[in-house]
Amino acid sequence: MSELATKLDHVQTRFEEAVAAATDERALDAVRVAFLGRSGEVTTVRRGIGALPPAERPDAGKVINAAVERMESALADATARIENRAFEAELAQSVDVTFPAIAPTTGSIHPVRRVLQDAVAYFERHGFATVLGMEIEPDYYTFDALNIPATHPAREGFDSFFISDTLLLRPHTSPMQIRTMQSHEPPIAVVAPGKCYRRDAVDARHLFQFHQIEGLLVAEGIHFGHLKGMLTGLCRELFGADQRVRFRPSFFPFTEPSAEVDTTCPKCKGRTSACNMCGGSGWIELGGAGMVHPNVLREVGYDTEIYTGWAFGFGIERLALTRYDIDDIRRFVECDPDFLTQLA
Ligand code: FA5
Repeated sequence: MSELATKLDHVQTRFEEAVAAATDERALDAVRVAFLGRSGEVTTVRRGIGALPPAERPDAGKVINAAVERMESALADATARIENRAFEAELAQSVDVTFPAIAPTTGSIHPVRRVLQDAVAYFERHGFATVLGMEIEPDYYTFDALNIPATHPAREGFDSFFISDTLLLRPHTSPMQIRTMQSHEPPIAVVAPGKCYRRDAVDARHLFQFHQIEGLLVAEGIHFGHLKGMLTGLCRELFGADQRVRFRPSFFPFTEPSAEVDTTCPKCKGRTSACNMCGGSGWIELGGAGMVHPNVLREVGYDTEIYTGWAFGFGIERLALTRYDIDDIRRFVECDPDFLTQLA
């Protein structure tokens, strides 16, 4: 028995050295096989039991079993230690806990939406209600009721996407003038912001889908001065007092007299003759405006002896170009987060 115990001691000492030397799970497994495997060293010692006197055999068996238990628990500890070390090494490589955290990116309101909201807020502050129209309209609301009969050449100016003989994607927000007047008696003060569509070639100041804000005021005694005052106030609100804005005589079948409202070109500031934004004129058009044509008032059954009104339709992208000094309208639809968040 003492000889067997000595052998077991030697085995155990070498086992402990081998476990301490193992640096990965594979090496540990090799130690397990070499010492505790079927043909391992402990098995060799166990075989020695047969040579002992029968009385000593049970104790010898117990001593060996106790040694096996200790060895197995030492192997389990070593496995846990190695796994932990591997995890920590991986962690140290992939995560530098002292590195400043990446700030989460947050969304921002699109500049076109912001200008739309600010323009609507300006009119609401002055007592106007906001109405939202439909993006698909019959040609009656888009043209006929606005004093543009089928044969009128002005229809071509609103180069439209027709989706049937009589239905089209609205090329302007002016149908909302008719819809509002048909469903309400004067006095009326509304703005109608929303998307519009035209078969325009895309360039520095045109998109095929853009936004307008329509305005309509109809009551007794309304004149062009009211229109000019409201639109000048809007431009001051959006651009500040220093931005130049001009009213230029123009023509729309649904207003008389009519004007177009221009502002200094946001790209060249009126300085260059080769500007692709303004074509060298130094101005870009914000929108059209004028006194509501009596034919339009009659179409909705208003008494033109009592009521007069003004209307306007501004391009929101053009307002945003001016407000933020942008050199190309296409930037608004390119979805470049660096560009969009600069304006947030
Ligand atoms: C109209 O659409 C008239 N309905 C405006 C109006 C309303 C006049 C009420 C009188 C009374 P116009 O086609 O000029 O007019 O368009 C108005 C504005 O919409 C333009 O000045 C421009 O700012 C914007 N706009 C028009 N087409 C485009 C386009 N393709 N891309 C971007 N903006 C556009």
